[in-house]
Amino acid sequence: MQSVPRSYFILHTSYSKKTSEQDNDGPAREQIRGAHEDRDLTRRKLTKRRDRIPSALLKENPDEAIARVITTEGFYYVLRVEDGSEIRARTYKGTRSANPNATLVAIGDNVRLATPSPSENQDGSTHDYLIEEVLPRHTKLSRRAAGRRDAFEQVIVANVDLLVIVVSVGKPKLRSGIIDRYIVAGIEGGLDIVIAINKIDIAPEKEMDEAQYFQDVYQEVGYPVHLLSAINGSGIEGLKSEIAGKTSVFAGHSGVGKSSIINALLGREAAQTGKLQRKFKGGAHTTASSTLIPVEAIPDTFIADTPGVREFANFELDPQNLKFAFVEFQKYQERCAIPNCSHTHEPGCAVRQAVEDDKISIDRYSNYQKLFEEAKKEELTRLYNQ
Ligand SMILES: Nc1nc2c(ncn2[C@@H]2O[C@H](COP(=O)(O)OP(=O)(O)OP(=O)(O)O)[C@@H](O)[C@H]2O)c(=O)[nH]1
Ligand SMILES: [Mg+2]
Ligand SMILES: [Zn+2]
Repeated sequence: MQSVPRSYFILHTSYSKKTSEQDNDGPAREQIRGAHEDRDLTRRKLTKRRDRIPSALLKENPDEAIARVITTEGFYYVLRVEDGSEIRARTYKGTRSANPNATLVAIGDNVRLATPSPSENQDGSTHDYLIEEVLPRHTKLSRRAAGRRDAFEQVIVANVDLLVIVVSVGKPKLRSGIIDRYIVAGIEGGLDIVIAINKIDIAPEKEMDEAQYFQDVYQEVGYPVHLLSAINGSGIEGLKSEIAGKTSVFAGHSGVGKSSIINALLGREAAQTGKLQRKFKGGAHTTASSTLIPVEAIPDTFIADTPGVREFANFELDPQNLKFAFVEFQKYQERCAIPNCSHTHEPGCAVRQAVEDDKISIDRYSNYQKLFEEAKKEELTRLYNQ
């Protein structure tokens, strides 16, 4: 569990009360909320027996009990507490958040629990903890919430160090657009970035050439790129050294092999993969919800598996700032004729010249153009809605 200077959060954050505007991508919070009328009563009902309370929560001041969210389970969140034990908890109408207009509880969040009060529990029944407050996020991977027009941030995972962007050479076909979307989101969220190109065991020569081409493109920009096969294990050791000692989130299209790679890294079948699931579902999306999995063999190492996406919509793309996420542009942009050049249509643009001279990858540049257009449209919508 990440150690957080508790007094800092308690003294310096402004908390927002949860409102009905806040998101619902965790357990079915609406239903939970409807069932709760009285905070104290609920707390009394949900208090665990003393002998079931992990020692980490039985401190002198249990108000400071901080736990980390590792996954969701039906209506509940599964949390890991300091001593490594796991408990179940849920939000209630009094749950506070330091992260307004965003997912209330995300995988990786540090949360403060309601004080466990064993004395209140007279009937000996097994109950759950309540999440009193969600602490500020140091880093995050976010996307724009689907089907919402307002600026609502869907946080896929919080407080992680590294984003591993997974694509595959085939089934599904490698497209660089999604890589750059994730890079932009990773930079926004404060994450380091690594790219994994999977399924090299089934790549015909043409696809393999393409994989190597993109490996060169992204390594040139500064992102490590690993060519992998989760099936035959090739390249797995290289990726393992990349994730050691960190908390990583694996993200990418559905079916690229995120869960299979995670299993190969762990050396056990911890994450559910397509093969198993096909018997039941037949459809694409195999991983249903994000989960933070400890890598037992490497100290302080965790991996978050996430459900695959069909599309990844960036949260609050800003046309003015987007160019800074394309780090290789920096070297050239001071030579652009127009200050604040967007590198899209202006005369005397040094970035476009660098693309023509093959110094900047045409794929990166065209991904930038697409994202820029999208950011412009979003900006117009924002202005229109004001
Ligand atoms: N040939 C080959 N197949 C692979 C490889 N990695 C994964 N697969 C297969 O690809 C399919 C999807 O793998 P998953 O690991 O479930 O993919 P995922 O990215 O976790 O998918 P979602 O959970 O839906 O997002 C399964 O049938 C895997 O067996 C690989 O390196 N080579
Ligand atoms: Mg999966
Ligand atoms: Zn320019």
